Amino acid sequence: MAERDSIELLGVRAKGYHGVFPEERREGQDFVVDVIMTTDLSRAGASDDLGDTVSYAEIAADVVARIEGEPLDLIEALGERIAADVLHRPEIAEVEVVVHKPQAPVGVPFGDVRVRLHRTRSSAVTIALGSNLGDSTGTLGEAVEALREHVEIAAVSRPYVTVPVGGPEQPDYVNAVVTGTTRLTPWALLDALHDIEAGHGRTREVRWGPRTLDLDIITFGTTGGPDEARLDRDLLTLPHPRAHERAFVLVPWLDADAEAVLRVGDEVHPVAAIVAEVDSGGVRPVGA
Ligand code: PH2
Ligand code: MG
Ligand code: MG
Repeated sequence: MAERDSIELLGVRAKGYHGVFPEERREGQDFVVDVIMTTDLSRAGASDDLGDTVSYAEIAADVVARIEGEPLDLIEALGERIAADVLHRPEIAEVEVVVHKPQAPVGVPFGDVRVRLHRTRSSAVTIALGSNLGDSTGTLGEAVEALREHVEIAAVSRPYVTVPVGGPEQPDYVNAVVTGTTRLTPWALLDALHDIEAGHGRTREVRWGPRTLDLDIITFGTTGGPDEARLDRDLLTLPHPRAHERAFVLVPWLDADAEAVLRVGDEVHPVAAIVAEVDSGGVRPVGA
């Protein structure tokens, strides 16, 4: 069961200067950390490609940097920072961090003292919806309801009628954008979006051809922040590589969130500024 897969990195040891007492800050001592990461290993299991999983060596280097870094009073605070670093990797759904302090000044003989933190991801997400077959406005409304199972929705744009971009000759689209937060990884969210598409009779035929429902992840994590997902894999590129040139994404997105920002290459721009650069002539609210 992929939801129960894990990578477990145990006993990472380094010297740090964390502690409440002056002698701990002066002399330092060993800290030992275990990191148990819940992550779907099925893609890496099939591909045998390190790009499909998380490198435990990178996690270990991050843990050592935290142990050797800024001294903190409490191992709770050290564990919290290690957990946050781990969850910045989009592949990780949950993490358990154990911080041991085997030489702690406890005052009596003791075996070990440790704290155990369990943290789950919560990531900002932007999803674009499109349909140009059947009752498109109705379908988008149903898709928003189906999304609520996976996304804590912050805002839903109005539906827009949009002229098709690319592909064969086809009917006008209805497009909308949803913003919110999710506990899923981008991969688990992508699977959920595909299930919702399939539930609305979506079949995958012509690229950019007509469809009953299309759900695309535009951004995942906070753009410009440490948890921003930047992925370039066969099935998923984040942020969406064409969003910045598509008025049918940008105009509804701005309607949902006037403060939205989007990465374009190495730069982050307000969506309001990007919209001003593209031709949005073919995009108008449904009914306008
Ligand atoms: N989606 C496409 C291709 N072209 N054009 C419009 N107007 N709206 C879309 O959602 C759309 C498109 C591929 O996903
Ligand atoms: Mg699309
Ligand atoms: Mg799509």
